[in-house]
Amino acid sequence: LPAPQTQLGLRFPDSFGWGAATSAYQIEGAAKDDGRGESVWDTFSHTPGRVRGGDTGDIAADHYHRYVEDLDLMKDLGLGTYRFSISWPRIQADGTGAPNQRGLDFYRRLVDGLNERGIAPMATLFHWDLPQSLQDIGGWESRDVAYRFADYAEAVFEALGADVPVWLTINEPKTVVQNGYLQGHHAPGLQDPAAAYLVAHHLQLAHGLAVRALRATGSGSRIGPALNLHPCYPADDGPGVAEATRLYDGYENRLYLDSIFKGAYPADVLDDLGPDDRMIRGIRDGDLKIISSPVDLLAVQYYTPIYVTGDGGTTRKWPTSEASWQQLYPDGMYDILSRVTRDYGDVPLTITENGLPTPDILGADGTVDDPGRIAFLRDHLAAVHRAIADGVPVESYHVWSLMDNFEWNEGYEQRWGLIYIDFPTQRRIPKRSANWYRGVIAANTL
Ligand code: PNW
Repeated sequence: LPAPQTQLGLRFPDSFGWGAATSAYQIEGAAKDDGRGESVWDTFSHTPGRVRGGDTGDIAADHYHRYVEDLDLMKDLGLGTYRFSISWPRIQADGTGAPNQRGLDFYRRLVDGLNERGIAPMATLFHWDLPQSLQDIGGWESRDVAYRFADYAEAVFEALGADVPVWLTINEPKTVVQNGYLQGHHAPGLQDPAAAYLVAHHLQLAHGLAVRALRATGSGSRIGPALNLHPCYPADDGPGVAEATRLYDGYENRLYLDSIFKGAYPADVLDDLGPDDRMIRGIRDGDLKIISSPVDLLAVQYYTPIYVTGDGGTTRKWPTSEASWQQLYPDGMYDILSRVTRDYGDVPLTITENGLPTPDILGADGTVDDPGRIAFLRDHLAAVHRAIADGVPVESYHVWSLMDNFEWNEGYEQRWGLIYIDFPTQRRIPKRSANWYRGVIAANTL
């Protein structure tokens, strides 16, 4: 049983939304069903050596076929909000043209199933599964792809807009830039610093165009970006460390936040890139106006702090999780939430991802005990509570993830879910943490 210290007596606002999150490629499977096209992640995961163990999302958690059972599990948890993503290649197999009705129908059934159960749908338009056909014409290096994204967004808004109260545009543009174009361990798997920040600009442009597309439908739904933000701290007080930390923060956070909320890219990052960078040459008059189209909320994803050294590198200060990039630092949640409110004003905040991978095993008694996840969620939610008490307008929180899933280049080894998936049988087993979270939700108290 959860230890007594898992109850802290911290009550959340009555309107607080308790949720969980997933994304299409990580859970749906059904890679060839109903006219779905291929995405860059199909290509990447089927390229030998790219994903641990050769895993792919072909079947994943088979959510495409098991969504009714999954909806019932969400209801049983007491979720008030569920964040999922829409697979672009299910809606437009080649990334352009008339929408595929069978693809839209799946999300219609999912959205209706959520609304019937009193769970508010929160849909992300793009969680990294770019249609491969668009990669073939340059992917996010191509300005045209931002306009293709706006067309796709418009088709989705027309079909589902009214029944989804909150839309998120692009999931973590920074991760596409850093993992997809700098380090290369995510699709499309490039190490191309010359392209990376042009890609960032086009992702930001795509975001702004999608915001405008929603407004053009006259929808009363809300929309915003989903940014993974990293609080950056100086590793020590040595020479140059403060300056290096500030620039690091520019690349991690301000590049994305300032362009949306201030209508300008941060000058220090532009200076650092230099006038010949393809990004700077790719910015056209009016782009920042589009990118800074007013949004209704900011979705924050927090996993880890970053400690910056004088040479512009990084170091670790806290123990890491099963994910080597994740240091465990709950106060970072408080710091990043209060910082965005301080620097960008009172925009409503939703936390759309926060979670921990653990090496869960299905016990002989049929249960999955994950005390580390309970402690992680407790400590991070206590930090969220503290931010709210200080006046930070956080309206909801989504655990990453509802269920175990395809963790990108790590395959299925890292388990991030509240619900254990026994992949060979696709049996769903709520972990001990799911039972704990159910209790928190029911009491609205940590
Ligand atoms: C997020 N980092 O990615 C994604 O949105 C999810 O799809 C993913 O499964 C989840 O986090 C867990 O990894 C991140 O390096 C990737 O700090 C990298 C980082 C953060 C988030």
